[in-house]
Amino acid sequence: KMDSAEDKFCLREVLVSFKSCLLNDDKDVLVEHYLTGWKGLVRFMNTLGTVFSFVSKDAVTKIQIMENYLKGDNGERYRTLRSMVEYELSGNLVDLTKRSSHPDSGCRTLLRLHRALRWLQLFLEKLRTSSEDSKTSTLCSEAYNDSLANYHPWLIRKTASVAFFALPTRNTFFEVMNVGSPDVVVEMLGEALPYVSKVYDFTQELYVQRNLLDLP
Ligand code: 1PX
Repeated sequence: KMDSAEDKFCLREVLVSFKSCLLNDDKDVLVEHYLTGWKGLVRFMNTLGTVFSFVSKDAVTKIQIMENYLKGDNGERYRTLRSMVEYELSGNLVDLTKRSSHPDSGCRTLLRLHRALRWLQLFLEKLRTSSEDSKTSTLCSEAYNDSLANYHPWLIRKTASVAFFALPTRNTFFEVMNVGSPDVVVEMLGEALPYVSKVYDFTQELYVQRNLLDLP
């Protein structure tokens, strides 16, 4: 299928969303831009083929949950990660040990995306530093095993590891990113990944402080 102009899509812009969501000297994160970044990543993943639709469905569901909070009556409380955590914890709106009355809190939903962001960070860093003949499926599964896999049950780990074999080659990947030649992609990743790291590190720190890393 030919890409129409609005389908045209560049990974640089997606990663820039993660820069623009940093607030107050990297001491807070704007939820709206964080979700914009995720929506871009999902679009990118959808261009890689239907094998990944079980992944994108879950990501879309979680993005939707967060957008509903943002649009809801208490949307202002969900403007930044700090205010969301404050609001949900002080209002007892988070299931801390077992999913029950608040199964889809903002805190637990965002934690899933946060864990996936770690995968993305590892994977893109591996792509950036890989040699031309590297296998993307290997890079991807190494990144997955060092991050998300630790939170996934056996069946999902199995399904994911099978799907990784459907990943295109490193060169095709770089082309789909629509950024430019492989050299330019590598350079772009070098510039943009530090912002993804800053977002990841801030969120991690916030969740450590409030003891939220194991939310069910
Ligand atoms: C150039 C690279 C850009 C590629 C962009 C790809 C974006 C990847 C988006 C991944 C989003 C994954 C969200 C997963 C959240 C999650 O862990 N959900 C599980 C737990 O949720 P629950 O509500 O039950 O507590 C849920 O069970 C997950 C199910 C779906 C399977 C997730 C497998 C993840 C595989 C890693 C991503 C591989 C994508 C490869 C494409 C390059």
